[in-house]
Amino acid sequence: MEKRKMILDCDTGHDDAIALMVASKHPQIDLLGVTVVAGNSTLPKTLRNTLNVVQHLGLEVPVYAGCDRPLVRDQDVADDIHGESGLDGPVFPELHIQAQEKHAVLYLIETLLASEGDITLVPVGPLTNIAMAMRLEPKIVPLIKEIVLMGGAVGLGNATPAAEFNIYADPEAAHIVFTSGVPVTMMGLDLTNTALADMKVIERMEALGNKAGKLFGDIMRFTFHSQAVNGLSAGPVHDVTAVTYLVAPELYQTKKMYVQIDTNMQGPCYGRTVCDMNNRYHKEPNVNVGLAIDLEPFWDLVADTLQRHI
Ligand SMILES: [Ca+2]
Repeated sequence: MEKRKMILDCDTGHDDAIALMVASKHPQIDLLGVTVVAGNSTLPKTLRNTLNVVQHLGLEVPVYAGCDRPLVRDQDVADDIHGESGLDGPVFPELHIQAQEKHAVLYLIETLLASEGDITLVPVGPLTNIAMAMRLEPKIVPLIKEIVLMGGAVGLGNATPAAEFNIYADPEAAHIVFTSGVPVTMMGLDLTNTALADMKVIERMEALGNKAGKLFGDIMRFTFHSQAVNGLSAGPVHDVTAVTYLVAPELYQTKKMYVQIDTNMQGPCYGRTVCDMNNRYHKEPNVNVGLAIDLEPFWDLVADTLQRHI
């Protein structure tokens, strides 16, 4: 199997950190770069968290800082879930690596323009960087092989009753991406809220006995408690499910449908992914929506990949 070339766009973040750990070491993934966006926390914090993980695990992947705020709306972060630093729990040594000088949006544009249409984008935060790149250089749009994102929901939200956080944090950017014509696969809460790192999972990863397993434990022990606000019994590893889809799509149940972003700022559904599950609009499907995931082989895949780290 040929390696899947991908760029991870993240707002690190607990589950983002795990997604980065999987993307950087899976033998079938060629992680070209990591672009960072504001989301779970402000950009200085999401960037710092990303660099901390990269340095701690000795990863050799370039990191690019992107947009520090949403396109239109006022910024809203998720410190109720991720804590003051945006990645509370693990303690990292002093940071001595830096992001690349180039802006993440310019990196995305230049990399895609130079590609043969074989790069998949995996955004696991607000879609600001991706939307900005599409608007700045529309020639990249047909060159994106696929976008596999974490965000949205068929059912209830987690930022508001109607909206999932990543989409709610920048609904206008999501609208640009969902109407771009690029094949989009969406891992929403219906699926990601089932991928819970309960104590059995946490202890399994810690038992790997390496730095990555310990980091998994330090990270997910924190969200084990913070996710109670969403009625969950443990912390979900939302973002990881977007990465693993690239190499194990057979673990997923998905359905193609028309999905529209509610961009009405005034209403209660701002940022909702309205999923036409029963084809009421009779519109061409624009999104492959993840509905369920086979958890046992998923956790095996995560454990096997973490084992490859230091
Ligand atoms: Ca994220």
